[in-house]
Amino acid sequence: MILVGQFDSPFVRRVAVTLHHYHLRFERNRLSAFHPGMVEINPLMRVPSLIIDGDETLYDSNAIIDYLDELAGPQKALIPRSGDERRRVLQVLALATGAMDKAIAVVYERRFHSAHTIAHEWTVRCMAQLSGALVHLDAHAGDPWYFGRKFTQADITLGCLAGYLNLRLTEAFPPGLYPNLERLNERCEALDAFIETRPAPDEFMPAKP
Ligand SMILES: N[C@@H](CCC(=O)N[C@@H](CS)C(=O)NCC(=O)O)C(=O)O
Repeated sequence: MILVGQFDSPFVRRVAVTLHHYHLRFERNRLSAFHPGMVEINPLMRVPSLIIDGDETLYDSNAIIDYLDELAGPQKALIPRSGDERRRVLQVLALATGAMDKAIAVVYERRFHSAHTIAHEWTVRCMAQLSGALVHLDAHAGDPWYFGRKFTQADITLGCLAGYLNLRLTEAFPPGLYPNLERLNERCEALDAFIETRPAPDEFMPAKP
């Protein structure tokens, strides 16, 4: 399997952490989403993609993680297969990945517009949506993991969200504001799967022209 994308993307990283967690072997193609060659891998020109045996390519972290859960089997799958537990994990994932979308929208807005053409109303809205999700997620966080003793995909995805904010949008995740998510993030970053997937210094979006 070949995972396409850079680890500074929280979506790529959540897939990579999941691959490590399941001890699934994979190679990497560190092509940036903004590289012109990306269209040959993913017609939407986004990351992550996972090229699986038989030349099939999967797109979107949710679809990829669903495939990895199937490979891991129902006992080990980090998203429970059915019932209340599944619904609760999926709800956290909806908020956490939505928060990733909003954080990335702000980062892109600042990256692709000069200071005087930035859509301030839009970025204010994105930041409000992001903090709304973080407040809710923080208020419902368990200990030691999000759902208590059971480690789930919610932990991986929240760890990757916090990691992205610490890297690219620090003002959205200041120390002390979300203490439960901060503690969860520290626990996640201490895991081998997170250590193995830390973004390298040369993994970043194209520099501002
Ligand atoms: N829903 C997608 C979101 C993926 C996504 O937003 N990827 C970003 C990188 S963090 C990307 O490829 N951005 C380039 C673009 O959209 O033009 C997923 O879960 O994989």
